[in-house]
Amino acid sequence: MSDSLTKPRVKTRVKTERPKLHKVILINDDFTPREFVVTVLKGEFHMSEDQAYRVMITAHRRGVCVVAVFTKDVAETKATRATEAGKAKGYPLMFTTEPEE
Ligand code: TYC
Repeated sequence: MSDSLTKPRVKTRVKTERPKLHKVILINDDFTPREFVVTVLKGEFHMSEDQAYRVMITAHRRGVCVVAVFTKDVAETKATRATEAGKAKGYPLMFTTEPEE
């Protein structure tokens, strides 16, 4: 008897999970100059002047603003670098990360 008649044909489908994305969040403070926040957003997150201004002013008015989403490692690295940029100038500028639902 040939194999095709005796063997069950089972197709295995390989399922690739998408990596969970993490938000980078900008936190408002009372000390960091607006223009500096815009400069950091442009430099670290490759935003235009317009996009960076909108994100900065949203955090300024509402307390926080989601900057962008990345894989966990990239989000954490960018948040750290951006926070360090403020620290280097003596500003309390803060970026955090959290997993997307
Ligand atoms: N609130 C700051 C000021 O008035 C500007 C600012 C905006 C700081 C957003 C941080 O995430 C921030 N100079």
